[in-house]
Amino acid sequence: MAFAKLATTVRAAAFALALAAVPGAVAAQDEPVQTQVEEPAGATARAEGEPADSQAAAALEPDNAPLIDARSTINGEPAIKGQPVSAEEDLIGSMSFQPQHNAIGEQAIFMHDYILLPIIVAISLFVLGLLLFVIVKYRRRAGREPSKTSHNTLVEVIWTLVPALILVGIAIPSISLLANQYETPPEDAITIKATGYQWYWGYTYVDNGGFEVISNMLDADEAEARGEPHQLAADNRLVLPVGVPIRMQIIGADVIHSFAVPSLWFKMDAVPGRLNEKMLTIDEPGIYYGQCMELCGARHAYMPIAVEAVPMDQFRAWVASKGGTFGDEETVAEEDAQSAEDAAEAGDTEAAEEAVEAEAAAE
Ligand SMILES: [Cu+2]
Repeated sequence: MAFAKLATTVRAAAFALALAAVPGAVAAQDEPVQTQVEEPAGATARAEGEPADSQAAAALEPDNAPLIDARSTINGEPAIKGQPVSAEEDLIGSMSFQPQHNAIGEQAIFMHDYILLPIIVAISLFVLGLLLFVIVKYRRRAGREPSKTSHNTLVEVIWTLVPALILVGIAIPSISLLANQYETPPEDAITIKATGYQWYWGYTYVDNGGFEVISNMLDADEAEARGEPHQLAADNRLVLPVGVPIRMQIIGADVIHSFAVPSLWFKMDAVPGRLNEKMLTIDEPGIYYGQCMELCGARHAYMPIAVEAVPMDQFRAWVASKGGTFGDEETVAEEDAQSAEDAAEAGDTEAAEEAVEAEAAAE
């Protein structure tokens, strides 16, 4: 009796210990996040290692004011458009794809919902039915001879042809979807390079003066203060324009990462020494969250991607605020400078002054 009591006590103690250890482990995981965000060592080291573009570096002081408030609404919808949902919030949604926000995502969801899923369900039910039929009809019974059938040409032809035709039927929309996903971006697409670092992202605005924005995960308190989900929110988001094709270039700086934003149907590996490219278009302004999707080391789970899609004029203003430029602006300024210089040579002093101003503007 006493022994049984002792055993119960030991079991209860072990259970309590296990319970205590679980939140402990979670807290231990969370801890380096805070220290990392306070002092993003990688970002600092990088800034020091790149004195070449000091002007751009100065303009890149992390200003933590996002363009879109995560708690606001856009056209009556929540500003956060792409994020995973928990099973408690939405059981079906937690098991399925996130709602899509561009044409390619919608095509992919159509392929899944209206082509693959019905075919898979129909085949599974048909095979299940056949199995049940055979199990019941041909079960062992007293006084019944087992069937000795070994060949049936008609049945064999059917079970070879029908699956082959089903596969061909799936292949047609599947190949078109695959081709659309890897369509080459048009020549005038805006190029943005995402670099995976251990363990944060860097976004280079290649066409806009080449400045780089370093994006680190926000800690729980900061994310909550901004009304954003912890472990998806980032201090500096990837700002992108809506409605235009974007040439996303993806590369890894140290190990293989993967740049993925599920609600924009975008996923591409970030491989060191290899510049991967894929077109991205976003239909509507909003915030879209993603994560690194290639196991890249200890803090793989703490390098979220926060995309902030804004209208083109807002994007231009943001680029300008970062000290960036647009190709067309440069051309216009250079042309102005050139025509004014020509006028100056012809002896026009007013035009000469303009030339100096225009040159300054061009620089
Ligand atoms: Cu990674």
